[in-house]
Formats: sequence, structure tokens, C-alpha cells
Amino acid sequence: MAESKRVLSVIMGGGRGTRLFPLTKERCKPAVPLAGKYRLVDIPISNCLNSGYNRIFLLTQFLTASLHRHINKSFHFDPFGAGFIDLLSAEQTNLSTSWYEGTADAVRRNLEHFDAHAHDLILILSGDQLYRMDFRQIIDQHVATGADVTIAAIPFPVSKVEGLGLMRVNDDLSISEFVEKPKDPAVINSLTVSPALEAKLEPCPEKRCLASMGIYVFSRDVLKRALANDMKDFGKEVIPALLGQQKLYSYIFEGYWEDIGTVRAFFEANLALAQPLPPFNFFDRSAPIYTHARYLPASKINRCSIDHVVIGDGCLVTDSTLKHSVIGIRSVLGENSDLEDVVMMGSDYYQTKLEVESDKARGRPPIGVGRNCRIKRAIIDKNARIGDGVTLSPDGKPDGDYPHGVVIRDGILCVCKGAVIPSGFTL
Ligand code: ADQ
Ligand code: ADP
Repeated sequence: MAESKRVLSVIMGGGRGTRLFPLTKERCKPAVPLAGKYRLVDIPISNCLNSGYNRIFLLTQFLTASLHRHINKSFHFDPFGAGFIDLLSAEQTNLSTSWYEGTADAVRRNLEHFDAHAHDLILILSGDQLYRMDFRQIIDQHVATGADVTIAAIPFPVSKVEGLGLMRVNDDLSISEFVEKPKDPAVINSLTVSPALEAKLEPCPEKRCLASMGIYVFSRDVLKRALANDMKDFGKEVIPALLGQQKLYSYIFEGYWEDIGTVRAFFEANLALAQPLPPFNFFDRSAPIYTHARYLPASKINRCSIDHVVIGDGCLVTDSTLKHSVIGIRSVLGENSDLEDVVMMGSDYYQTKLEVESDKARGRPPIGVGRNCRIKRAIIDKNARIGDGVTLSPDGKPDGDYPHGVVIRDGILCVCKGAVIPSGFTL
């Protein structure tokens, strides 16, 4: 049935990404590296491509150079399949001189770009979530129910619903109530899943609510009418305004789904990949996650102790102890260093032997982690230079800015992109 409707996908690439700062200091959210070799945007793009929807718009506005490079290098479409990924950055027009002022505003300002392509339905996706979904199923349900709008909804434990839109649904999955990010426990309690619906779901010991995943299917005309005003946000304004006016249905998704919009969520979602059985499976070949094919050499590991670690291509690690960590592409680690609970993003390029020697002669550590370092509970952003004998851990320290490009955020120590940490530094 999915083939009977023509679908355009729109990925919301993010506002300023302040909750992911400092990872978004020099790049926009979709370009943030993930799982040692990917970027956040690869997830929604791969879900679209694996579902057969290859006409994709990516809406973004800040620091887009690195995102443009990634998209251009990674996703190429043959001329016969009509596929594309179009990056739409906020731009000044005759009608507007400001930035996108929210998700609905971003979509509204690009409606004319969508209109240039034949379509019946628009699939709106978040750019900062880790999940695998076959979108043909939500599209099929949207068509079968005759819905105007379908919202993907996940049954989520009450203890984790803070910051999410919650809904109540009827037996036929039509939405009867929607509250954006309720804080009041009484409201949250009043929205818990009914026993009748609970009986149809996979069992869970905790009370649950149906949470919006921020994934919407809109029929083309409904979207236009819904945005013919000055509402800024889908969750806050557009969806509540449509309730009772249009046919709103939920599509229930019971797989793994993680919103990775904060430093803590980003850190935990990455480290979860190092678990014995990760909740998100990058090894599933039936729906691969696509990214830039770099043709790097295989990693070389010399005399190391390695326990539950994901290692990207092209790394060089010697005489070190790595535990429960993700080590990104082109990482170089010196002798006798210990890393535990570390997400190291890796490097954009290799230094030549000459460059490393010249760095050392100038007292500047080369890119990577030096010798005799102890690093715990940290995110090391790309191209960071960590000298010898450096100790880094956020334990017992408050969130805030520290010397040499170190920031503690959500209790996790972040070494900023390109930071230079001198030998002997201890935090
Ligand atoms: P949030 O994620 O908090 O809640 P929002 O800030 O609107 O909602 O962001 C949605 C997506 O759009 C994110 O990927 C974000 O990066 C992106 N985005 C935000 N502002 C943007 C802009 N100006 N331009 C381009 N992209 C932008 C929403 C729903 C909730 C739901 C959660 C699930 O409102 O109901 O529960 O998603 O994560
Ligand atoms: P980020 O991962 O932080 O978004 P960029 O997209 O800006 O990084 O950089 C990635 C690309 O830039 C790499 O493919 C690499 O080829 C190139 N690059 C970046 N810095 C350098 C450098 N100093 N020397 C050579 N190439 C570089």
C-alpha cells in the first residue's frame, strides 16, 4: 500500500543544539559524530533509504559547513531513481529576514521547496534520535485509517517521560488527548496507558504513557492548512490546535528509541553500543546504517587489554587498557594509557611523522591520546591533542568550564574539538 502514496521526508536538523554543547560548538547537531564512524544524521537518512523513501530534505541553520561536506561525500543517488538529499538552511527571503523560529516555522518556510516535487504525504522526522523504523508501516497505517496526521508514539515508562509530548488514544488508535511535555505528576498519571491497550503491548513492569516520538506523517493539504498561521512549534502549538479539528492517529512503535539531544543521552547511547547485547544493532544487515565510505585501513592493536569496546577503522592503539568505550576512526593512543567509559570521536586526518615530530619539538602534543594517561567518563571530540601523563575524570567536580578546552556537562567530562591538553595536566 505504501507505494500508492508519494512521500517526501523532512528531517529537522536542529536549532542551536545548546543541550549538546560543547559538541555543537563548531558544528550543527546532525553533523555530531556517533558510534565511532557515523554522524547523527545518518540514522534518519538510513531509515528513509531503507524504507524506500529517497526524496529527503534536511532543514538546518547553524554551522552547516561540516554537514554539507558529510552529505556530499556520503550520499550519492543514481540519475534514474529520482532520489536526493536537499539541505535547506535558513535564508533571508523577501518575506523573512530571521532564522527559523521553531520546527513548524522551519517547515512553513520551505513549503515551496516541497511543492516543487510531486507528493501526497510528508514524513517529518527529528534529526537527533537513535532508532530503526520501517517508515512504510506508519505510512500504510496513515493511509488505511484515513488519518490527516499520524504521530509515532512509543510506550515509555512514566519515570522517563519528562520532556516528551504525551497522548491518550482510543481503541482505534485515534488520539483523544495530547499534552506537550507535561510536568505535573497528576497530569502524567492521568495519561498512563489504559489496561486494554497495555494488554496488547509487550509486557513492562512499570506504568507507562504513550509518548510522541516527534515523528509525524501529514497529508499534504492538511500540512499546508495547519501552517497557515504563525505557530512556531509542532509539539507546543500545531498538534494541540489540530486535535478535535482533524483526524489524528497514533502509530505505536515498540522498538528501541533514544532521543540523543543532551550530552548525557548522547554519552549513554554511545556507550550502550559497547554492551554485550546493544539495544541498537549496527550489525543488522537487513537495514544498514549508511555513512561516508572512507576506505581507511583496518585498526592496528598492539599488546592491549580490551573489554567491551567498539573500535572504528584506521586506529593505532599500543600497550593500553580500554574498557567499556567507543574509539572513533583514526584514533591514535600512546603506550600505557587507560580509558574507561570513554567516547573518543577520533580524528579527521592523520598527521605525518614529520608533523608529529615537529609538534613534539614545540612541546605541543600530537593528535590523539599520549602515553600514561588515565581517562574516565569522558567524551573526547575530534582532533583533540592530549599530552603524556594526563588524568581526566569528572568525578566529584561540578559542571562548568575548565582549562585547556575541557568542559564538564551533565556530569560527563568533554574535551572539545581540537583542544590541546598539555602533558601532566590533571583534573
Ligand atoms: P523536542 O525534541 O523538544 O520535542 P523540538 O525542539 O521542537 O522538540 O525539536 C524537534 C526536532 O526538530 C529536533 O530534532 C530538533 O533538533 C529539531 N529542531 C528544533 N528547532 C529547529 C529549527 N528551528 N530548525 C530545524 N530543526 C529544528 C518533540 C515533540 C515532543 C516529542 C519529542 C520526541 O515536540 O512532543 O515527545 O520531540 O523527541
Ligand atoms: P567534524 O567531524 O568535526 O564535523 P569536519 O567535517 O569539519 O569535522 O572535517 C572532516 C573532514 O575535514 C575530513 O574528512 C578531513 O579530510 C578534513 N580535514 C579537517 N581538518 C583537516 C586538517 N587539518 N588537515 C586535513 N584535512 C582536514
